[in-house]
Amino acid sequence: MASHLQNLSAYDPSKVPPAKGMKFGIIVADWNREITDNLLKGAIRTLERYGTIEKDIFIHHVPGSFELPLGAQLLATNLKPDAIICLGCIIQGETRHFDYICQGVTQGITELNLKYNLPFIFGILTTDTLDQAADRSGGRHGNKGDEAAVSAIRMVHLKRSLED
Ligand code: DLZ
Repeated sequence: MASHLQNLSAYDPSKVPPAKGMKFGIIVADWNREITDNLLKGAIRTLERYGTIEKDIFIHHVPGSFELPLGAQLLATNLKPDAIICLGCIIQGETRHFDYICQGVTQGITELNLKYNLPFIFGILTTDTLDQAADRSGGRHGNKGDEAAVSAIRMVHLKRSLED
């Protein structure tokens, strides 16, 4: 299993390019806010660790994960960041809602990447329980916010290196 018992934040820091001068949008879902607040903290901390300054990180909130694709698109078109990090937490409930939201947000973010030729990073936890989400948002399996920030930096670097 891909990330079973694996620390999601176990990337090699020496392979992360500098993020000085890069601009990032972060769009955060308010559902399961105790989790998404920690994802946001992790993402900001990691962007700043690699050199992004506070004023180059544009943070906006949407009600739930289903709204992330439109929120990300609005952020991309109006603020023109180099990449957008989408943060959310979808937890399995008793109905099929989980499946529909996961499908909608996954497809929406995938389409944004290709439509805008811009990195839209999938920093969304999809778990069975709140405990599993806590483990992955600053708990024993790391913080998917950190991982999303590293992915964003790497994709901006890749885009710049190929387009320059
Ligand atoms: C409705 C809903 C449910 C049941 N569960 C979650 C969830 O676990 N995580 C999440 O981010 N959002 C959830 N939502 C809200 C939807 O994403 C969306 O905000 C509403 O359906 C309104 O469009």
